[in-house]
Amino acid sequence: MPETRPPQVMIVLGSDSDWPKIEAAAEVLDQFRVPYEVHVASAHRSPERARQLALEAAERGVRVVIAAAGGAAHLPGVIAAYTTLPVIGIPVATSLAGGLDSLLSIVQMPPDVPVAAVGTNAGRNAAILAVQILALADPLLRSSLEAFKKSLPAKVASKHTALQQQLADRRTNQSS
Ligand code: RP5
Repeated sequence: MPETRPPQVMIVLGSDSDWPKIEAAAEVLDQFRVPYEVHVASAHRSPERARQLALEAAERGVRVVIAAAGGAAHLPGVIAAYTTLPVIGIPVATSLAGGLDSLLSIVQMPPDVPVAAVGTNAGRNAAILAVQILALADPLLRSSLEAFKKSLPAKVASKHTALQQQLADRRTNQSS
């Protein structure tokens, strides 16, 4: 069924080339049935569009912003300059030191204008953090998060089982 609720999360990308690296964010938001929208706006190439998106987000119902950018990754900071909504920054990997440039650009915000930085290309964690923020005022979302947390040990257990199988296969191959 098409989503009719207003977006609660706004995802802004510095370029469409960032999307494949962080689109796991959309999977998480779909999983938790959180309505979201995705925009491309650059802090440097289209600063006015970035500013407008930030200024108008709250009145359109957005509650959390996720902003992804690579290199001189100023987009999350510029968005944070124009809104009181929480902004989660995703550093996008570059060819320079795996995106350490992006990470440092995002994390080094001046006092009074915070951006919550997640790891490089960490679309999934950015979205989970956004859901956690929304869950503060949404008991149903909080229940979904609790169920999600409870499912994590089983995931690890199946990774352990898979690894044991690999080791057993290795020993069998070595002895044959
Ligand atoms: C940044 O420059 C974007 O966020 C992207 O990570 C990088 C390259 O952009 P394109 O040249 O692919 O548009 O602003």
